[in-house]
Amino acid sequence: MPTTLPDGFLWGTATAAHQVEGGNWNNDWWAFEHREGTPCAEPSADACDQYHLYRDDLALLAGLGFGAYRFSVEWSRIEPEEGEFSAAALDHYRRVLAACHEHGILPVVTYHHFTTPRWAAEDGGWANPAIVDRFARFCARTAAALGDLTGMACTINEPNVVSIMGYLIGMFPPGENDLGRYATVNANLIAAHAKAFGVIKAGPGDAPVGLCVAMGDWWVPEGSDEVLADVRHMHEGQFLEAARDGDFVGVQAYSRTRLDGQGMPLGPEEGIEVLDMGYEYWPQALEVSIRHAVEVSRLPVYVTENGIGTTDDDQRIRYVTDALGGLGRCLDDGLDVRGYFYWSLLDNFEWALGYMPRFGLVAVDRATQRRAVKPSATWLGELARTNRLPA
Ligand code: GCO
Repeated sequence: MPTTLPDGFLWGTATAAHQVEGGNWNNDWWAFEHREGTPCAEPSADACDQYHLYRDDLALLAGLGFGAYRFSVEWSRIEPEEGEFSAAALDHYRRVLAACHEHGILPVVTYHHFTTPRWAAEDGGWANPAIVDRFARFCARTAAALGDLTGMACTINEPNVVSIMGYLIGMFPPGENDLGRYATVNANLIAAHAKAFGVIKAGPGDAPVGLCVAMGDWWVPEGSDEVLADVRHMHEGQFLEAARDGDFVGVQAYSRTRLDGQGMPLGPEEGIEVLDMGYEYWPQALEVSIRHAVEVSRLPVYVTENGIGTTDDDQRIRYVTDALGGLGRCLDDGLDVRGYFYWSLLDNFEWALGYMPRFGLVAVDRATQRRAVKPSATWLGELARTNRLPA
């Protein structure tokens, strides 16, 4: 397994606006968090106040040894009402990108990371085909303002999670369980990615643009390969195929899903540790996902999210060591893997689970917003600085 990685291999961390910025009230998630009977453990509130503290966080990231930062821009700040664009919000994100460059950090901009402006969500959200042009218009205006400073762009973060969690499982807005609308939403998300890709590429700058897909390892009983193929295509494959028109595919992998012979979820295997997220400790998921993404998309891969929600920082180091071992085996086999972004820089708002899961390399005191670097941050930053895999 290579101990040093290809020149230009990107080492970074990832966050998302709603999970770290704070005060993000004009989107469907804020409304969902405060809805009567919400499944959310707690509201996002001030999050990590990164809307104001981003310079300190970027200095921290660069000081640790990382060379890239993946973050999202908040559609509801940039377009608070339909067709009304905020120059002040675009200027804010331009300052964030400029601060990245000041610190030698490549900015990786996600255009949609789970949140949708209230005005669009209240008019059918992702179930309304109008969202495709609405999202493309937002992407065009944002790319015009930020494209020349953008290092890489991700159109949509985990469209497969937006649809399954929002329209089948109901733990994400709009909290529905409707198979018909689920299929419509998937079609609209795929169309939106294609249109967004075109408008972002047409804008200033020459950043590579891709789709970020939630993936993982799978298990089914003997003789259920057909069931697995169907479920895997619905949840991963159709999005990996949609990603083919991009410059790369973002692989985002954490754990494993076990299904019975009818394709229904089985939950964690007896004897396998279960994490705060409710899924298995399963670092093998990364290698399986990279290989599947290359096989279906036939694109270069960036691991745009991999990490573990745990209060045991030694376990975080063990998990990442094993996950990176799988990435190394993919490189050994000649797969084109170009970067690794750890999720996440900061302990942050983990959607419906609130602040309980601790994915961060850096802890955040919720009362004071003070950051505290964990040993895993120093350990991973050193690998980034020396561009090598752990022994
Ligand atoms: C996701 C999202 C992130 C999560 C992370 C940990 O993959 O669900 O991109 O926002 O916080 O994955 O669950």
